[in-house]
Amino acid sequence: MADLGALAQVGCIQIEGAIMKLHNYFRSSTSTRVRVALNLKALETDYLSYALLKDAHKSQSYLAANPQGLVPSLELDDGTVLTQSLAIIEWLDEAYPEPPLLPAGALDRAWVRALAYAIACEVHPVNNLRLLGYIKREFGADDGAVKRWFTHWVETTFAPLEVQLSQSPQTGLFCHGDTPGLADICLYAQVWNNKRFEVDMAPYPIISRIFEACDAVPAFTKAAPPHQPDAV
Ligand SMILES: N[C@@H](CCC(=O)N[C@@H](CS)C(=O)NCC(=O)O)C(=O)O
Repeated sequence: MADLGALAQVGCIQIEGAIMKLHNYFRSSTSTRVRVALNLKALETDYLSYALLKDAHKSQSYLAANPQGLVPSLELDDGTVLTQSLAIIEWLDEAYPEPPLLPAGALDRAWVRALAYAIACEVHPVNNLRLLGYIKREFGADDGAVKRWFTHWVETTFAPLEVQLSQSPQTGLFCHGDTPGLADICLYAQVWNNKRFEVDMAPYPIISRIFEACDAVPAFTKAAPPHQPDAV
């Protein structure tokens, strides 16, 4: 699928050797989610990096694979390209069931998904690069305003999330019990984004504690933005 010459020209680097290919970027939190899931499943992929600030994800060759023009996407050995981080992670969980990323009971699964979706559907989309670029371009937001915007939307969801985690008897070392799953994956990736925008995490002691618990697990640490080959 990938036209490597074209990719190189638009700021894409590739590290080869595995069967699946992960199209991603070190700083992309949705990419971090998928990297953690792959690591938890002990799956190796080729690493293709798209420098978002250079619009590498808008190149013709990438759009041919993923017309949504967003990272991550996961290219399978038969050329099938999976898009949307949560769909990719749920596919991984179905195709490679061990260790499971969702609990066994339907109600528990609904709980874990609700925590994960709070971050994936309420925080991330309004703080995504293209949206921040839009409020800068169209509404004249400067860096300070962008930071306020980002922080506001984190706070709007992290405050109730902290309450939910504090009230749930299911909260353990991780969001649900003592093994990491889908909600922890989303939480971990979002907190890395928060660090970049210097969001004060003091109001969220449980979320912070869960972040630290994740960061002690090699599958998470290995997926963290600073540890990727394209990190700058
Ligand atoms: N809902 C999508 C969001 C993907 C997404 O927005 N990725 C960001 C990086 S975290 C991106 O590609 N941004 C490019 C842009 O905003 O132009 C997912 O979960 O995969």
